[in-house]
Amino acid sequence: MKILLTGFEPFGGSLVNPSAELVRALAGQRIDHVDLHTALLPVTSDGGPAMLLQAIESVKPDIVLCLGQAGGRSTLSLERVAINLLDFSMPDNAGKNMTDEPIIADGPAAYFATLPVRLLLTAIRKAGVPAELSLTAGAYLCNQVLYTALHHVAVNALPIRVGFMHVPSLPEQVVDRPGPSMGLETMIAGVRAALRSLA
Ligand code: PCA
Repeated sequence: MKILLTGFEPFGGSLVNPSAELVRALAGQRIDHVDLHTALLPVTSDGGPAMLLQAIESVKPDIVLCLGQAGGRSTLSLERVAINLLDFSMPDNAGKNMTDEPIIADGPAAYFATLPVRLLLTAIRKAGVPAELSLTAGAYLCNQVLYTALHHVAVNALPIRVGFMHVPSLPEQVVDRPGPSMGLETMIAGVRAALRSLA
């Protein structure tokens, strides 16, 4: 099973992004029956989705699983849906801000993720890692990347399943502004369980 796993660069003034740490850690690990390819996406509206499409073109994966940070969430969350909306809560890393814009002008309002999220949820929880299903990937880069990939696969009728997992902040990111966090080792165990269940 060829899987493309992506993470994002740090954003919003943070020096780390747990999704990038996860991709870095997992790139060096063996997972049975998984041929793992990775990419690190910039948090820019013009660059992030474009780099993901390039990676899909060159890797030709069976599965795409994108990871991103969702500060304030306490569990791994499997996104069920991507919406055709750019409505940023902060400028992207290139300083670009978007309000009430569609991602694809004539695209459908939304796409469901095509990974088996319920199966992934069960697999992650079985590994002892807190996880939930989520009905919103937001209206920032993570949603844009998921929507763009789902649209690309749909309009080109590609045999690729696409999904997105948001992960909490790392403990070191919330030391001075209390909020939920999850240790990197726990996140790694959860994502490994998800990847294993896909293979
Ligand atoms: N999280 C942001 C974008 C990059 C990331 O890791 C989001 O949830 O949209």
